[in-house]
Amino acid sequence: MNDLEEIFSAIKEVSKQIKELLMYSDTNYAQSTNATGDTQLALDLQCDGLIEKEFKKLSIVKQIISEEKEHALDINEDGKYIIGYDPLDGSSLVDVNLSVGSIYGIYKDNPDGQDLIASAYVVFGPRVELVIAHKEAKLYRLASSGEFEFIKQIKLNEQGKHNAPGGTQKEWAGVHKELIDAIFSDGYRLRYSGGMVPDLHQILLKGGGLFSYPATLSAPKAKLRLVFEVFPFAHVFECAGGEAIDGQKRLLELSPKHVHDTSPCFFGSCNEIDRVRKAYG
Ligand code: AFP
Repeated sequence: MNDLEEIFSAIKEVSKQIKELLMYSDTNYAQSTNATGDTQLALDLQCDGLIEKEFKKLSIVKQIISEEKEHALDINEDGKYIIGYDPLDGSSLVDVNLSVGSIYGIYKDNPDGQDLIASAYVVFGPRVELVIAHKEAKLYRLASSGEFEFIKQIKLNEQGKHNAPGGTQKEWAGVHKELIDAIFSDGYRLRYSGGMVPDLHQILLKGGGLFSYPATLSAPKAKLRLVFEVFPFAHVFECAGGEAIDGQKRLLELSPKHVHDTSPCFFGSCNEIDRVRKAYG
């Protein structure tokens, strides 16, 4: 097994454990919390713990950076890779039984867009699906054998039909509102669950479209985090023949100053990203 295969194999293994946790975690425990936030926090932390345990078994991992940890955690001084991950993205959707996901970015040297060498995400929906991006984007599905089976290579069309606009609309800048309105006027269908993993997965598998999470008045740097959300998905979209930009610049050319830094982001097919570039140009 080469290094990346070793990391992907750990991701497959821990995803089976997360699936079990999501399916059968103690409901009494969940009911004993008052607000959804507490329950989700418990689940987020449990998933984080499972992933940390799995990566700690790999001598090639130098450091892990989790959305749930304030700081990076050193694992092996002699390790080669830094793994940035969001253990359970969209966890506020567990309460309403919508799909959620885990996101992973594998970096050499620094958790920087240019140092990202591969990425992966897992969708926990009616089925468990894994997308691995390394040169190409490939879809796998957890089968009754208990293994992830290869399904197909993911290739975006030049243009899609779906539009997933994130952020609070009344806080959008005029330029963004005009862009989104124009896209809907051209017949695009709204697809937005509030979980970036299933929302982006849908765009990737239905041939294309646009997912946007722009700057807003109260959050000029937007919401989604570079190291464990934005860079990994930017890489997936590029490997699938699409593009990912912050409005003007390619997202994978950005360098965060802090591991929790965020950025406005647009992921999509080439035609839609071209429209974004022109609107924000
Ligand atoms: P949670 O993990 O808190 O549920 O947030 C999910 C998320 O980070 C991402 O998956 C969504 O795309 C985004 O937030 C949705 O945010 P809005 O509710 O502001 O559109």
